Amino acid sequence: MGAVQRTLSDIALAVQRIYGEAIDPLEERFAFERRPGESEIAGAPTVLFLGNHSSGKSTFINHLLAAPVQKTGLAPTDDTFTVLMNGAEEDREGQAAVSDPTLPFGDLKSFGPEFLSHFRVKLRSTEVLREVTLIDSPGMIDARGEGSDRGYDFAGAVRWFAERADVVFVFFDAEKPGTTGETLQVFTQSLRGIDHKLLIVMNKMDRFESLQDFARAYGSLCWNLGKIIPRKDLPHIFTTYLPVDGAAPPALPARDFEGTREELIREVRRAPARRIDNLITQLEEHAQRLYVHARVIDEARRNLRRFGAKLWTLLVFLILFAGLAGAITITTHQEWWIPAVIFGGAALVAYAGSFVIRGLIRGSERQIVAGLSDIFERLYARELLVRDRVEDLRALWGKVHPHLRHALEKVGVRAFPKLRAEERDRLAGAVETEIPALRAQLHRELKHSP
Ligand SMILES: Nc1nc2c(ncn2[C@@H]2O[C@H](COP(=O)(O)OP(=O)(O)OP(=O)(O)O)[C@@H](O)[C@H]2O)c(=O)[nH]1
Ligand SMILES: [Mg+2]
Repeated sequence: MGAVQRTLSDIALAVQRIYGEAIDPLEERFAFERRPGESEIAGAPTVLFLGNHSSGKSTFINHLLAAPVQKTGLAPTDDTFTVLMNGAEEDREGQAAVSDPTLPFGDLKSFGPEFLSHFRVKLRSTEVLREVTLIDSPGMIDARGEGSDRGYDFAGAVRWFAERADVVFVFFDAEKPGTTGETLQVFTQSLRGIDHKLLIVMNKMDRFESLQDFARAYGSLCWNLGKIIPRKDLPHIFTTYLPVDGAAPPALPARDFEGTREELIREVRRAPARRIDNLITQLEEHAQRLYVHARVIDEARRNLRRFGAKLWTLLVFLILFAGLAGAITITTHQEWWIPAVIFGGAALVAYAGSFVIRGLIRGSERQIVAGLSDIFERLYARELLVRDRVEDLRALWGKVHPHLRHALEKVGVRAFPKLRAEERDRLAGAVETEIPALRAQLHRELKHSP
């Protein structure tokens, strides 16, 4: 293992440790969303290849592996999701691949038998695969409506892979830069929120006869992407071509396109570093959300307890006062019915009062749950004054609030435990010190790596 790999695996271990020490003890007690599992964290860095049919995904993979592992061709010959990973040469088809407990694909069973007949794992012992796992995918069909004929949830399956991948290539065929049907569905449903992993590739640049053809195709790809990518700025488009046996030599100057090909290969090799970066980001976001979640719950619980304590104390004083008054009437030999009325009244107040108080507490609980944002504003009043953090904090609250509210409505404020000081300090330490230190370590290492 090289020095970089060692640092990366040290950081991955530190991420596991922080989950174990600072997050796991709180997660269940505070009904928080599940954190990524051990297998997800320890899994190999992954590169996913998406793209139109015949855009060159499989050709690029073969080029990377320097071996004809994937079928290529102009006719739609391969409509499977193929995972290429390191191991003694062997192919596993759908059901066998998802049932193997040593492979991290058990969850894919939920996509059904039709999907499984379009899923396979190829184990190969290749240098590249020792560092990254590659996933080839069925070409997206570029006609509206056709996507629904696959017989399984294609966009859902793409999302499953894309969420776990560290780099996602989206290939377009320079000759057919259209983006309707499945491409639209995949961009809007499967890739939403993960644009930081996307690399858009316009392949087959060698096919252009003239600069004009190229300009026209590039323009139309931009136009089409602009319609389906919900952002203001257009992502970078990598323009390249792949060496193919028997293809005519490129008419346009090829040097830049070849340079871009090398760049794309470097992006594949950088997947392990990206994975660690993604792991740290995921941990950071999870820890920040949990911190806000637990603090707001703790404060809500404290407010409710304070309210309840006040009412119960009032009732106890009332009863004590009545008891005292009753005792005085007895010791001063008042008529028999006077202490009887006082004691009877006190018993009645105690009985009815406990009902009233319970009702008031329930009402206050509802109010607290409806006003969680006020609690957040109070708890974070100081941080919300620091201008550059306001937007981040509000976005964080926007993510935490719906789930938190749901949890409190479901099980009630009183069902939650106290957030102990040492638990809070450990989580704060992770968010404020440990996680930023991990990120700094990663950046230091990457700066020094070749
Ligand atoms: N001239 C030229 N041909 C290419 C290039 N890339 C791929 N091809 C050819 O295009 C055809 C389709 O390539 P594939 O790699 O099979 O495309 P794919 O994206 O895997 O297609 P599906 O698996 O059907 O989705 C093959 O015949 C390749 O030889 C390229 O850059 N230039
Ligand atoms: Mg293919």
